[in-house]
Amino acid sequence: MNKIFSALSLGLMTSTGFAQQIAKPNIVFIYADDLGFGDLSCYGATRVQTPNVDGLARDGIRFVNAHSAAATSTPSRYGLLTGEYPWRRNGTGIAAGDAALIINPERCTVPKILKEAGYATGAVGKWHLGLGSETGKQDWNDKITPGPKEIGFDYSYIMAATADRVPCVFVENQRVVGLDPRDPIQVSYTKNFPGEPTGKNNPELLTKLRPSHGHDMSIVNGISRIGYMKGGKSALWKDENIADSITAHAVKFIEANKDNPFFLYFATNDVHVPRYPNSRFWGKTDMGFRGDAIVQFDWSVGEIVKALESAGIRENTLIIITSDNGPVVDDGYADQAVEKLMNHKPWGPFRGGKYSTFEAGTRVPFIVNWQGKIASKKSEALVSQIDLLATLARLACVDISAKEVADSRDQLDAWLGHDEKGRDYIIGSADGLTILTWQWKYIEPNNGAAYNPLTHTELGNDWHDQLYDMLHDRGEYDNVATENPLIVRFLKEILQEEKSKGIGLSL
Ligand code: NG6
Ligand code: CA
Repeated sequence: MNKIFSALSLGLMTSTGFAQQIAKPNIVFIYADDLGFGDLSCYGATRVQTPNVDGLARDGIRFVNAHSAAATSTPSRYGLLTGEYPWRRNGTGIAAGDAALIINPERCTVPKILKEAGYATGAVGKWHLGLGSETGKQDWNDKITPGPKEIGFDYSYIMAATADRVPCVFVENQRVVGLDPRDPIQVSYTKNFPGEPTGKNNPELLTKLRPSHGHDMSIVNGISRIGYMKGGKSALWKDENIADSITAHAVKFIEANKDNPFFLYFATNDVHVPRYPNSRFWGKTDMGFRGDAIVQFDWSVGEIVKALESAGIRENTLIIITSDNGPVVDDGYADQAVEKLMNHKPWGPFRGGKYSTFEAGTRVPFIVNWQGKIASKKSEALVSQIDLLATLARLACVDISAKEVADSRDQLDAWLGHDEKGRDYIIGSADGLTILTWQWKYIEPNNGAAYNPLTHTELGNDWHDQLYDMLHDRGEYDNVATENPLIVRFLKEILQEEKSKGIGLSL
């Protein structure tokens, strides 16, 4: 079991030397999917209760100015695990279910850094970073490589992409779980397999959810998906059991590693579409499956905490909870989320949502909990998931000065509550780039659509410079670019300088 070297009260401890005085804590990083700033009761939601997350927020630090690296999953996860802004690389957009691994195995990553410090590393849940060396060429019936292992995870139990993309199977240590070799899996993102039903042609087979847009290809477990697959019947997941399955594997990883330091990357499927929580969560909110999936997420968090407690390692475990991007209500399935939303505001006080350059695209819940070690408070510090790598490197005392970790900065002081300021600026990305400082947010002109009527999202794209005063107009309604040419120039210059370090490079 990990032991605290020093019994010093942290209240008296300065942040310098902090990491040196503590034995390597376990690190549990819980990554929700599409969970918005306003979706948790500790962030003000009233029609859904999240007591397990709230408990961690109450005894830890609840950040209100925290950001994912991008407004969708793949680029956010790329930035999180590599410490490099995803916009520096082509090919980091939303990955298909048969995409090749997008993180070059040569790169420095969060799990590799922690392995250097002696940690056992595990990735459980949604992956969405591609697998294998060539898009569309994976053999799903054999070992799929490169994958999590090659980028630093000793153990993995993952969904290849998202629940709405084939193949709908769990992959453990890079092999499909429960596969019958007599019924091999075939996957295609270009054409259907002859005779296989699709949501488009066989809507009568959609027993669980129907699409509202897209998602009308192969049908698995009564739900149609993106992409085509055939075979693998014994390995197919049931959507209602995904949370149970990944949570159980996360708990097993904790139990197996309780005697050594470990890093668990636990990326939930909740609350991404298709939302089809286990029936024990149905009706836990009056918001339909989207609300019930938030409750299911909270349950998963509770199970993780319980596992840490039963293993006797709760005290020396740092827990981080956040989301990969902002919220979306209709992301392609008719699950009543829109109809039942009413006064619930998944995006909190911010404008936009998932996919958007407006603030709700990347401003996400962010909670850091380390029982007995850090103060309980709300923090306004400007923090970003891009800093996970350098911050955990400092915590684990790994020197990364000679490594290529382009954009990640050590923000341990802010993450542990000793610094109320955080970063000077953060660059965000959706269709265009944004730069956010304590007061100002600048959105680069770009030619993306202003609104997506399918997802009902204001995307924040415009041909003109946009500048918002986030201290006085956090809802980004009043573009003050014309009145503040010097600030616009200053922020553009920083963006330009950042871009000059690399943009659109190949993976
Ligand atoms: C979109 C999907 C959406 C979701 C998203 C990725 C359609 C019409 N929409 O293309 O449902 O899967 O990709 O979400 O196919 S993310 O959170 O993983 O980035
Ligand atoms: Ca997401």
